[in-house]
Amino acid sequence: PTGTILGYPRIGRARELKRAVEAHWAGALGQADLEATTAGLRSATRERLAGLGLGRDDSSIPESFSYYDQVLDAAVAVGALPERFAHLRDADGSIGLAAYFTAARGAGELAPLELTKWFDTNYHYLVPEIGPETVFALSTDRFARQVAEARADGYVTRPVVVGPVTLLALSKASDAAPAGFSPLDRLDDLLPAYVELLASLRTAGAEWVQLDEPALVSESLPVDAAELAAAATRAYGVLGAAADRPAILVAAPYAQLTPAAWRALAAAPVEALSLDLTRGAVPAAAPGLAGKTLVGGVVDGRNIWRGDLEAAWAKLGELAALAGGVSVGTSTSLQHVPHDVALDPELDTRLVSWLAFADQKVAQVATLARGLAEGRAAIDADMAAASLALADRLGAPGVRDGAVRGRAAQLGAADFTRDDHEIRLAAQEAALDLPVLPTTTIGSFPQTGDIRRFRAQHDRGELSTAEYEELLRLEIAAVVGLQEELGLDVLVHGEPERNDMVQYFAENLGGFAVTRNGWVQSYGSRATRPSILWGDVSRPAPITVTWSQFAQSLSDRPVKGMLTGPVTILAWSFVRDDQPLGETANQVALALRDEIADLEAAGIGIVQVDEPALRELLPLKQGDQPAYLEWSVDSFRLATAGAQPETQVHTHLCYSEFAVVIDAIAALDADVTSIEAARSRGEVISDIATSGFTHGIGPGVYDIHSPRVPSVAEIADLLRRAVDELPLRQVWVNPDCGLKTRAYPETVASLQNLVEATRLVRQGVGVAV
Ligand code: THG
Ligand code: ZN
Repeated sequence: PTGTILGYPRIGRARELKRAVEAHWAGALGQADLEATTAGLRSATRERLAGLGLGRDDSSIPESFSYYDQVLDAAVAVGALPERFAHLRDADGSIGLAAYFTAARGAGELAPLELTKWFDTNYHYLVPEIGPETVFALSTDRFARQVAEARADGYVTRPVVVGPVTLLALSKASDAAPAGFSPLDRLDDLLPAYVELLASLRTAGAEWVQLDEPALVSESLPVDAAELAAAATRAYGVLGAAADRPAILVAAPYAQLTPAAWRALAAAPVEALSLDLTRGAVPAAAPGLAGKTLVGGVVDGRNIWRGDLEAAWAKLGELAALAGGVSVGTSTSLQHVPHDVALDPELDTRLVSWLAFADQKVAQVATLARGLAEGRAAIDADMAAASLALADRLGAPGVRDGAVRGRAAQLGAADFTRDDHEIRLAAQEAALDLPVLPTTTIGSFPQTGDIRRFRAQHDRGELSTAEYEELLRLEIAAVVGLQEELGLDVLVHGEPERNDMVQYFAENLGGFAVTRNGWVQSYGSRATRPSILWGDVSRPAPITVTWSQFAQSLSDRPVKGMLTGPVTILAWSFVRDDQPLGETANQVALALRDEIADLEAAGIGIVQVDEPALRELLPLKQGDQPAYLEWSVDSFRLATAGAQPETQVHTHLCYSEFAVVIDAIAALDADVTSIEAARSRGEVISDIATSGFTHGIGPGVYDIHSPRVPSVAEIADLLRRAVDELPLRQVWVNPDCGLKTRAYPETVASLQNLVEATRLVRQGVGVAV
């Protein structure tokens, strides 16, 4: 192929996939209708990609559809589902849709596979469980059927499958596995199933197959780079030698291949390699490339910028010097960007001229491919237009704002530092007068159908802003009243005014745009609409102050002001690529700093700045991690260090593997940090105790990700463990995350138990209550 993409969004332009699978789960759409709907989606995708310039019959069009997740697809294809789902297989052992969805979502007592982040993206995949007992065998013909379906439709497409090394590297050991077992130990047993899969694809008419091996770029996996490269040599030695197979393209998205993996793949008996050339340089020559095609991933699959086509073209030239043939592609699958800018007609037209969503990226690939095929002169006009758009962006009003830049230039060390923690603690104890083991929640309360309905009505203009805000005040009053009744110590307003904790701030800050239809899959049927951070960030007016002030006016107990931190705002947005992330983070931080000052002036004594994504943006390359941790911590400190000593700064983090980032969490210097801990049964408490963390800490005492109501005894046990291992005055009591996705009955019952458990433990430690 002369131009290709590594994958395309599968959710559908109008989120048809979400609608169809959720209807199927609800029993409202039968399997045959679901399959017909998704066949329609796949067919529309092929037609669109051909229309945008990818070849119909030269394997340029990827077959990258998934009902839920590409890692689950690969695991199911080779039969690697845990034993607990065995009874859901068909009589012949094959894994149908019912078993597939049950593995993804669970059913009653049957726990689903765990969800976790896919490399350094916002996509989440399902973690296969593999042990010595796992039996590998081709267990579905779904991949082959899609190839045949495309053939029948008049296309020769290229099936995309997660490769064997990555599949095992991302798996976890099954419960049955002995200590020290690593899923990668099973590589030799897995490969015959891939050989079978390749043969079935060939039989169905595939001329090429794409095997995705992003594990080979990562330095953040439990298996080290040398072992992964050795696994790649073994795997592609076997697959390359298979008698009956399509040509193999091994794709290495998300970063540069590790040097060992690059040498391994260069020497492997496969026909083509795809490299991510948007992160890191074109690699040096390596033995074995002469007969191969290198696909230059020069069109960025991760951002939404139209980008620098001249630079892309130059990289293709460098790549051509290395190998027998060169082709052009995207750096990653386009699953990480929305379908089409045309779906957002309300976006500013000048902004649109700088943007490329998936369809625009495909067109860029087609342009570069035409240049490779017909010579550079054939695409001069397109290249010039791209360069003009880029220059227009860099010079446009708002992209560089003198006031914002002047302020950033003045910053000194003092702007990043608060008074000593002991001084703050004394001031806060005097100002807040909280009991020991103070109880609180993370911030959001259930977003009921009513709240969603009246937000939608307001968006459509059916409800005036005055009416909408009155409904929000009623909701806030109810949430404050409920918390007082429950006896919580530090209250929240519940965030009914926010659709999403990032988009809400993006809508209210200068330098951001938000989309109406720019959906990007987060996991399964769920998606978000990342905001677009295109210019210098400013705060035209206070954002959260009236809501927090209103909530505080209803209670004598402290109500927390609730903000989203700079790192999380960046992590969940598409961010400008014309300056270092740290500079952009500091601009967001300054806007938040001003918001905190306004909250203080309005009488708010506690401000929480959430950073659930702090761990998410951690770079894949170890060499890049220290610099990341430095700017991310600095931006949080810049946002919060203007707070008065008596203002208590809280933060919340959404994960429980702390080892990597515990020092960074301490460096945030937040007075109180709440974290997820309920699911790891208090191990986190020990980690904190041994780390020497001295500030307030609220290890989540129950898991909000399930509707299960924790008992008083269970919460009290966790709390006793916390007060056994940590100084009493350090410990806070809270659920492990926001309550937005929960319903009221379980929320009220759980919080009642939380308050009661706290009362018991306070008594136990001899504190009057
Ligand atoms: N906000 C943003 N990005 C995020 C999260 C977030 N990225 C990481 C993490 N949280 C992803 N988790 C989810 C959880 C639920 C949903 C999406 C991502 C979800 N989405 C609705 C859906 O697809 O139907 C749509 C929500 C909406 O209307 O905006 O349920 O919290 N920015
Ligand atoms: Zn959380």
